[in-house]
Amino acid sequence: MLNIIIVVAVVLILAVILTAYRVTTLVDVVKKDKEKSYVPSGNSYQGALMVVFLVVGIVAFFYYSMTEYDTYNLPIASEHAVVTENLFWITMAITVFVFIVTQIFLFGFSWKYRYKKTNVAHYYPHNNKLEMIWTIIPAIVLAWLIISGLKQWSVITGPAPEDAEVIEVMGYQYAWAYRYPGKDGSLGKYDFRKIDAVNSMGIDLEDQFGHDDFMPTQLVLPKGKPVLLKIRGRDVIHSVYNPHFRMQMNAVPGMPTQFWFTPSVSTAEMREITGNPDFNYELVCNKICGKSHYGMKGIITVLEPEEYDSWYKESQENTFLKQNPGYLSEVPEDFKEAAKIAAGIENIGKEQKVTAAASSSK
Ligand SMILES: [Cu+2]
Repeated sequence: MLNIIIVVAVVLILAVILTAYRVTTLVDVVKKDKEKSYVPSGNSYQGALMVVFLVVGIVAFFYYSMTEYDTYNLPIASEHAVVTENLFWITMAITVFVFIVTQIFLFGFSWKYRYKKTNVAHYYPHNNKLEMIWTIIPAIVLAWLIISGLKQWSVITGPAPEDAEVIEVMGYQYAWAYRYPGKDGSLGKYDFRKIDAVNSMGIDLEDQFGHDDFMPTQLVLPKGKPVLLKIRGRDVIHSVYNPHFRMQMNAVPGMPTQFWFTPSVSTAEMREITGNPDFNYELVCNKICGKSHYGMKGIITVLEPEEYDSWYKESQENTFLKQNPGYLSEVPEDFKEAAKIAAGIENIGKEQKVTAAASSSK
């Protein structure tokens, strides 16, 4: 309700200003000698304002860009980011140059060619040379920019190196879930129909590769090793975003996407670079996906390769199946023993057996 009142108030104020302006203009017209051609009184004044706007705008643009440089240009923490960063600044340099030049013409000409009685319009309908120049040059520059961008884009989204760590990331309202392949090095299949309160990623336990998959609460990555993120969305479109890695990829329900990159700076190193002992890489959602979108923050930890290996070794013991033995009921009878071994529950205790039996009979 308050919003409607504010909108109505703004509209009414604008209407009052417009009416006052029209009244003064009409009074102006009536006062003038009819023989003289009519020149609005604010003509030169408004022309000068155009120039003020140009100068203030350009100064503010550069001032803000420089003072906030560290805010929007975070330190790079992945290998491909060096290339994309380079492309970004080349594109920025070209577009800013063209932008400034065109704005100078736009506002400068508004001042220069403001109405004057002595000014006479010059009839200049066409110039083939000019048309060629401002068609061909931008075409070449833009094609070059786009082709260099596409080349890098096809690397990032193309097949990952063979030795890449494959990790699944799933966005849902309003958090992230991660799945690692476990001891066998392969992620098991998933099926959205298997999703429930516990099996949040819908691991299909009929597939043997899924029996040793584990789902940590954080995304942990090795430094200096390619990482392939297999990305999906569970409900609406989310977006896997991290500015330090210059990484962004939509997480779309029903349409898996992927992104591979090589982290080049560990969390510990970045803490030193930023001088912030509490620094953590964040995995944030970059699509307005609902009312708690702002809360979709995950922590990404980049470890040295040896640290990563020992983390992996430790974490792979906590397989999904071991933590939720009730789901053994979904494993086909023939694979059950193998599944228990893969999931690390071959020594399943009596108590757990009871839980498993209880949930399988539900
Ligand atoms: Cu989201």
